[in-house]
Amino acid sequence: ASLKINSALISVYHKDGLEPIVKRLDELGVKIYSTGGTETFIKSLGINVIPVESVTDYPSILGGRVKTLHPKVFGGILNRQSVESDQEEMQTYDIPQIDLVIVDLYPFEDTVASGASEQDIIEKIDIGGISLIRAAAKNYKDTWCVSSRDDYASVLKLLQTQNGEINLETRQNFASKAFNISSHYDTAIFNYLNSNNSVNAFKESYGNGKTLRYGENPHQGGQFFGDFDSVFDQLHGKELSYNNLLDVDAAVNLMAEFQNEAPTFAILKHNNACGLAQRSTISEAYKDALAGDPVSAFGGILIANAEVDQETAKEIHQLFCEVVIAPSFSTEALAILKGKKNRIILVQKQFNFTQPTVRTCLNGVLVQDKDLKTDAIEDLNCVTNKEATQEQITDLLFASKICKHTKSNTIVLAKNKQLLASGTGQTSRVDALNQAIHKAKSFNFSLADAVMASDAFFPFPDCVEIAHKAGITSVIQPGGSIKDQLSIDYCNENHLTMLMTGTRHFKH
Ligand code: 93A
Repeated sequence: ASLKINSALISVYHKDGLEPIVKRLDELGVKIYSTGGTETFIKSLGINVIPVESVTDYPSILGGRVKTLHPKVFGGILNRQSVESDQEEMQTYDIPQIDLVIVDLYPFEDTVASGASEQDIIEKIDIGGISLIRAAAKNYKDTWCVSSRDDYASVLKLLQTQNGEINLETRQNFASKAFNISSHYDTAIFNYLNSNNSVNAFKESYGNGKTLRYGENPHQGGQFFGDFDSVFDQLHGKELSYNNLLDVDAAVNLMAEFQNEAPTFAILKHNNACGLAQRSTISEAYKDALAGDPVSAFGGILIANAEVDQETAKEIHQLFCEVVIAPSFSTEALAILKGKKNRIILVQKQFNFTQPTVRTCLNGVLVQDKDLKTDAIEDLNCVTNKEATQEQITDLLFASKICKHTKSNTIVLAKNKQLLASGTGQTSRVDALNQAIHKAKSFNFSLADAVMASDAFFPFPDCVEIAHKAGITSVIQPGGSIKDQLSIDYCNENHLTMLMTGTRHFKH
């Protein structure tokens, strides 16, 4: 059955595109009801419009939260022509018939995306508009529901060509679209409130988070949930940023590999080690860590596994660095390091390394056991004819520890307990190796007799070939590729040593 449109309720957030429709409705003699801003707009076009308040006998109240929510409005939309008692009640309660509803909802998603405040976002949860849409769509047998500005062109066409008569099939199509719009709208609200819920869940576990100056970038807000003070005493410097915290986390996890070993110093940038060395004194370790990549060290995060003394502090003071972490600082060292106002100085106390790792994924979380496996001498399986020397084994295990804490794909090159260079976070292992070789050479390191560690197996023999041509003589890797034998054959032909650990150390 066709429905002749005699009356319409129009309530739209965006007024653009509405003009030709209202003009056509006016031509067709349609009685137009409307809400505040929309009413003003229609009036400005010189078209007669009835304020919805004159139907409800109520003003718009609660700052606009209740405008159309009234039995006279919803009765006008929801009444059934075919039900006698409905029509009697329409008479009894003096409810005006509404044939057409045009609504453009409050822009909830755009408001969330604009970074508006929580209060502004909540005010943009449309209640009346969504109810108008659902009511008109439910009663599509007697009404026509227009719920999207995208449909204005076809609405205008229908009004022009059908002389204000809209058939049932069309109305049903518009109704189904309306519920698509309303369910999408509610999902957006759910997603917004649910993301707050995950923050609330953190609050339950960690108490009120600490609001950071910003997140990873200045346009992102950030919070830290955790007990920083149980891990560190901050002796000096500015407040830690989001990126500082991530780097500090990477630093303490990396240095945990070298606890109770000879003095070791590491310099990190963007969560990866760019310098690391183990020596008989902490100042030697620092100098050789810095030599690994003095360019990247600028603005880096520094960590020592032993007390930072005066000599080391003097060296560090030459460098612009964000954070210095150590188990302790000598009084003289501290005085020197405090010479830069913003430099963050942290004494590391206790840290539980065994906690599972958690990260967000597809609006949920991925939880996994920490990679607590450190490759040790008993894990090594020599797969080449040539055995590794004692020095090589030491360097290979040293390189493998760094590799484990470097973003995949990674290749780590080392010699004499010094990180020469690494390739980090590359999309191919060959790229990682080439990056490492290029870096090492650019800082004038000889790769003769250097060792190579890989976080995962070599899918092809190309890496050992490139490594060999660069002077590398021993390799540590998990193994497990169906083409392992090709890499092993290449090593045998070229007198390289290869040790397999059986343990992959991806870090994404
Ligand atoms: O705040 S509301 O949820 N309460 C209502 O009763 C109501 N009725 C219509 N928002 C309501 N609307 C919305 O107002 C419509 O969905 C539309 O987005 C907007 C139009 O307001 P105005 O005509 O005053 O510009």
